[in-house]
Amino acid sequence: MTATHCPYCALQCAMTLTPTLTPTPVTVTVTPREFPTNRGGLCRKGWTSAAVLTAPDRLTAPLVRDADGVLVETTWDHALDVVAERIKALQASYGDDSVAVFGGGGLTNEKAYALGKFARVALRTANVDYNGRFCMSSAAAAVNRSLGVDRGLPFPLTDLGGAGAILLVGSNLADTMPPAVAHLAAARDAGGLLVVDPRRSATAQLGLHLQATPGSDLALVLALTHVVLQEGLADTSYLAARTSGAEALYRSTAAWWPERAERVTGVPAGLIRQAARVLAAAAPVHGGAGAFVLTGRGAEQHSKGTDTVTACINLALALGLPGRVGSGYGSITGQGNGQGGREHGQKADQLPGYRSIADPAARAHVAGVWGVDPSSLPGPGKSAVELVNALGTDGGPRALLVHGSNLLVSAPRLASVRERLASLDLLVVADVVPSETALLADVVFPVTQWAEEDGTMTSLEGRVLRRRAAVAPPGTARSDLAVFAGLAARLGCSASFPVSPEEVFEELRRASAGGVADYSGISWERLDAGEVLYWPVPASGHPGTPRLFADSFGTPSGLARIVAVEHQAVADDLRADAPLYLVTGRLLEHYQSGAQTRRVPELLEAEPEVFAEIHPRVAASLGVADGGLIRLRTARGSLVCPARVTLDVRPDTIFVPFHFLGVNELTNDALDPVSKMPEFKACAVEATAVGRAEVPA
Ligand SMILES: Nc1nc2c(c(=O)[nH]1)N[C@H]1C(S)=C(S)[C@@H](COP(=O)(O)OP(=O)(O)OC[C@H]3O[C@@H](n4cnc5c(=O)[nH]c(N)nc54)[C@H](O)[C@@H]3O)O[C@H]1N2
Ligand SMILES: Nc1nc2c(c(=O)[nH]1)N[C@H]1C(S)=C(S)[C@@H](COP(=O)(O)OP(=O)(O)OC[C@H]3O[C@@H](n4cnc5c(=O)[nH]c(N)nc54)[C@H](O)[C@@H]3O)O[C@H]1N2
Ligand code: SF4
Ligand SMILES: [Mo]
Repeated sequence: MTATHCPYCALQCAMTLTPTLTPTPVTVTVTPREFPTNRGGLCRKGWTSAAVLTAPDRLTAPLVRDADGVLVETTWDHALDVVAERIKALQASYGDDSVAVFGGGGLTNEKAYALGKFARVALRTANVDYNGRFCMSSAAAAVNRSLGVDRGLPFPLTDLGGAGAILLVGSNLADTMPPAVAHLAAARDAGGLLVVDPRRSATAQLGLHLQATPGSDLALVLALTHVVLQEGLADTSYLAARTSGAEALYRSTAAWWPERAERVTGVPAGLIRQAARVLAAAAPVHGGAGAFVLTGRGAEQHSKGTDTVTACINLALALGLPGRVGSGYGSITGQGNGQGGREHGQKADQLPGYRSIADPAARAHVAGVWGVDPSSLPGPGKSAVELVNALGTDGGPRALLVHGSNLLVSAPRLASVRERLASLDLLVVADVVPSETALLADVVFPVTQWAEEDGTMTSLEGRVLRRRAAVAPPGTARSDLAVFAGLAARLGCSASFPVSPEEVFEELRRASAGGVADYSGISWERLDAGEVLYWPVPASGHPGTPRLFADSFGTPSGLARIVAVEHQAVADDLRADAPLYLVTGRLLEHYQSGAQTRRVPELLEAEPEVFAEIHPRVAASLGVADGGLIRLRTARGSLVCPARVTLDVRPDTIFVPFHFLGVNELTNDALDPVSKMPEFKACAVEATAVGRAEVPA
């Protein structure tokens, strides 16, 4: 029996794995384990997660594309030789930056750290980024700007359990982290669960629903803040003592009276006032039980995502929430290691310890740990979408190594992604299954997953957890760490690339020491002894930091910075020939690009294909019935799929999940100027009915 955590989302539910040795092949039984975050619960994905271990098409040997264009099984030595030789040739002709690396927020801390080091030291390339850019980048950018430290929840998740009110902006926790819903119960019972979503999502059904127009959260939150200030509900002594720039708060919200916001958001002015009052009444300044403002991808995945999160932080500050026990602002991290994945250096502008790659002191420290000259480290590289758009272009990267992402399903504006990937001289994908992206690669490395490896993960609350191996990997699958080590050696790199995850963690501790995300006091020994460790943990005897910001914020002054923000329209907004909003998101049954969960029979049976949720009024105007086919067309592409007619979406909105190849043909890659987050969540779409005769065979 092995105690570990779920392979999927950032809730990292605790589970016990029991391998059954007969009959062969080995099967694994999953049972939930009592833990503060999941309280003995698992969602359907967690319960069925072991099926991915024995997926019939699980990758078990390296693949190299032969002269006929067919991916053929080979040895590790041969595959590593092929990749190293091609990298050397490309770098000799086109320079070090001609090879790029793309990482993932599902990788363990050890893998994420080694990936960043491999890119900077073995490849000497600036071009490294990861799928967290699609996920947490807007929240991270806003929190860094306002509060100075980006830990998704700067408090334990269980703190939510005592709150009188929780404002959820663009999060559908009931589908995306079902066991976490237990922590919303008190706020819900108190009538304080407020949910902003253009859909009547499973979560919105639990509370007071503000069914805002897609892309209008910023206006809505400015109006909520307006009400708080106008009605004298702000915590003025907190604003004076703990923030700078409070006058910007008044200035930026003054013109957002609820009636004006109603015109932009569609949320009735009375409901905006009510929501502001409910939230304020729960704030400590009014003697309430505590209040939280939480954001999810619905608010963040926009070309104004950073500013929307900033407005949410400003609202929380106006009510005196951040840094107070039992209150606060947080962004709900998504991927299994979405938190650790953004701390250890796989981000384009970052070095381990959540350090900036542009900071000379940070470069000197990390270069010292790596045993290289600081001047040899590259500078900041391109962000994910910019990186993908540059592939194969003049002066852009000509090779890409992907570890832990299925870009060909999950990146925006897929036609261009497909074209850019196809234009590469070399595409290398390390994965556990032949994902859509892996099938396009020149070389595929079969890597270990979750139950086959040891390591650490950092959950949505900043707690470092142990992942433990329960079964042997199939065939010749090896850790991503072995890919980095094997290539570094062949590239003649003298820096060390250990393949033992604990050894990598020991190095990560030193590299992170003194940084914002300081892991130097964490050891596997402490974790295995059951210690509860939230970063920063700056020394071996340090108890960890469950709650940040109690005395000061992470800004140079220690004060939270109030940054004035303004509402902006959706980048690709409604027009006569595209009169509806397309919004995208998740289903309970599938995870991300679906590479894993589409290989779990029970989940695939429950949700086998892409579909579009449309309002009955849209259905009537198109003349389609439930299950009828519709064509969705945006400025970037089109998709034919069945309609699901439901009253749960707004009449101006169509919702499509992104777990299947399809909806990202339509999405917009307009970027947030600060975070470089693409606008996954809203764009203009045209819908038409499709006659059976028109359907391609
Ligand atoms: N089942 C499942 N769970 C997951 C994942 C998964 O793929 N499947 N992925 C994990 C990851 S990586 C992440 S990032 C999290 C994401 O977790 P969430 O943020 O909860 O997930 P989403 O479904 O992407 O978006 C949440 C809601 O935003 C709404 N929305 C769309 N546009 C807007 C808008 O303009 N404003 C507002 N306010 N809402 C809008 C959608 O209708 C949706 O209900 O989930 C994690 N958990
Ligand atoms: N339209 C739309 N698009 C979206 C979103 C949206 O809401 N709407 N959400 C975005 C968000 S928040 C996210 S996080 C992204 C996620 O999208 P992706 O980056 O595509 O994420 P996954 O599908 O989790 O891909 C992870 C891949 O890594 C593999 N893998 C698992 N473990 C390992 C490992 O240890 N090593 C290696 N090398 N591989 C491994 C899996 O099999 C899988 O193929 O999608 C984004 N795309
Ligand atoms: S909520 Fe997330 S971590 Fe928990 S079982 Fe489901 S997918 Fe796994
Ligand atoms: Mo995500």
